[in-house]
Amino acid sequence: MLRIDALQAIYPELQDRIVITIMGAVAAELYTIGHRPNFFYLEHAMGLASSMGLGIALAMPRHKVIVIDGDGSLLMNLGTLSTMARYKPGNLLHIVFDNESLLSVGGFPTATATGTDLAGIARASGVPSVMEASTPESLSQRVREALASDTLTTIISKVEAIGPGTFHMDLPLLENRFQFKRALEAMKKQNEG
Ligand SMILES: Cc1ncc(C[n+]2csc(CCOP(=O)(O)OP(=O)(O)O)c2C)c(N)n1
Repeated sequence: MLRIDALQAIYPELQDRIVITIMGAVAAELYTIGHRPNFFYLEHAMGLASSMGLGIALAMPRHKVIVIDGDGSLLMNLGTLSTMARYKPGNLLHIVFDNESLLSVGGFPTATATGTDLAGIARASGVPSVMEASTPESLSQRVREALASDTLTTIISKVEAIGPGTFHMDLPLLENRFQFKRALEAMKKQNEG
């Protein structure tokens, strides 16, 4: 499965929700499909998109938060699975696109290329719902199930190590940061009103 096809398949579930992605290839792919002010692309801080998503999920319990992670990023911050499982916010969905590669910096193989099982690690960390999906259709189905379940879920989705033709995004980090903050404030207000 190509990650761009997987993103296209789940885009309807993403577009009105709080979405935080890792940097690089997947950020550029989602941006190209269609940027929204409620999407934040966490540049530079590799491994921390799930930590940021956890914080927002705990602070905004009435809103669903979707984190789009990568295998290299998750492997750099495996403790995030234990921390997410400790607090178990039912409004947090953690999608990991596992291309077995550090694609955004040239494509070096990660530990999932040599047998590390991220779904197994998520289960052993105590994440209450862990699923796997290897086609756009099954991923879209699992995403809808997870969002309806109100249960902290990690979905591991194997994808090919193929990225976008260009990583260019006409959206500087700071602009995205302020835009995202205002989007969250508006969502919060709308929910209270
Ligand atoms: C702490 C840290 N180390 C290294 C980098 C450089 N870096 C940026 S993206 C990336 C690879 C990310 O790999 P993965 O999460 O598997 O996503 P992919 O690029 O394969 O989509 C690396 C090593 C960084 N930004 N921060």
